[in-house]
Amino acid sequence: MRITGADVVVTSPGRNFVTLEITTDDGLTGYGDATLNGRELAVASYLSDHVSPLLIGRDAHRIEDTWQYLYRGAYWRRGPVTMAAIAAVDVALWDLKAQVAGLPLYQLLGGASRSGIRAYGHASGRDLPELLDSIRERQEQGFRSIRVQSGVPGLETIYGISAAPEPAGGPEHGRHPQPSEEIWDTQAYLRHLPTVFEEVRNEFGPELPLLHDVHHRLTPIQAAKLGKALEPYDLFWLEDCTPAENQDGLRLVRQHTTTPLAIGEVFNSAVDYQTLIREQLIDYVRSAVTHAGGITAMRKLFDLAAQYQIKSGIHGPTDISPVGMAAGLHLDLAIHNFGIQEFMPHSAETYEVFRHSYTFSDGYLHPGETPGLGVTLDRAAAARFEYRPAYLPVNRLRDGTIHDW
Ligand code: KDG
Ligand code: MG
Repeated sequence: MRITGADVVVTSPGRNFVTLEITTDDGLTGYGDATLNGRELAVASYLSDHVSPLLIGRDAHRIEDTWQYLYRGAYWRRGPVTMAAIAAVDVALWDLKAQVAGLPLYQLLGGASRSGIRAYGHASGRDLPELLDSIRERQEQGFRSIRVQSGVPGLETIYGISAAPEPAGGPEHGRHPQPSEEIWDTQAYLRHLPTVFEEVRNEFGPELPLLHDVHHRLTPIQAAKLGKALEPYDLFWLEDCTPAENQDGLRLVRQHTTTPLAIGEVFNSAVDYQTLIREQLIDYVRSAVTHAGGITAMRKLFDLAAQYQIKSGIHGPTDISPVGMAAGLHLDLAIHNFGIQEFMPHSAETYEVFRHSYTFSDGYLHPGETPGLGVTLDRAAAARFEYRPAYLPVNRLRDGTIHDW
């Protein structure tokens, strides 16, 4: 099976997506997601200018060899742009191989280790009543595990908290041609958040699995303090409590709290986790297939994590396309050390462009039984949605200093 085409499709059905479409001499088409939110065209160029020409004529079955060829062959290693491009090629080749086998991809990864994939959804509110309503709404939609994000008195906008109810699949915080600016106050947040979880537990009881995303905004000692303060509310996980490129900083957090920790959505290789995994400083690995080198690299990462009883928690916001989502679901179903899967349903426009066979019901996702990934791209529909630059926000402290967000 020789590769005859490797086209990059950029489309924007409500938000921007970059997709690699690989075609072969036996008439098959495989898809890979290469979407890097806010920096989409860099990956599109990396693929079409530097990778697609190298793929033509290659044996599509040689997935590991192609991965190594693109990773080692480039000389320049890792980084979000490179790893998203390699991921797109890798996922498209797995899609093709599974189609040739006539099997859903998870069967090639060892078969199902479970009957469904436990998913968590997002609830948020500017104040408590809005938040409680949002949690109820998610429950009505079938979510059985819920990420809770709350406004903080005195702070006008916070990334991840809708200013108004957003349609399904909307960006977490608007769509801006320039990065919007938000003001952040760590002390106000640290004072307020435990009171929110107390109220949520009072309202929903002890059994509902609750998660929270700190979005890298704390120092290790602040993160330790927050983890400790949240212990009575028994979180499923506390995510990105501190910017974890300082892997050593997690030792401090870990010494002080038993709140489970999830990290890694901005990482793009197993190397980024070396200390975190070896020293068991985290409980969940958050990388997305789309950003961390594809199925080939993620399997190795999860196998490493499994040795330390660390589980998966694959990143699944709407800036991962349905192609990237499906790739994660096949892995989720197959690996032994599955933890939970993030799931934000895409918009109807997005699903018009990406036809998918995965399903969600009563808290569980399933990738479906269609051979391959089970997602196809409708190029005519994609062409209707032109790319529009859109940026994530930036965060500043009250004195104007740029802060992590
Ligand atoms: O592109 C950035 C988003 O994917 C990210 O901010 C979402 O933190 C996020 C999450 O946990 O889904
Ligand atoms: Mg996150």
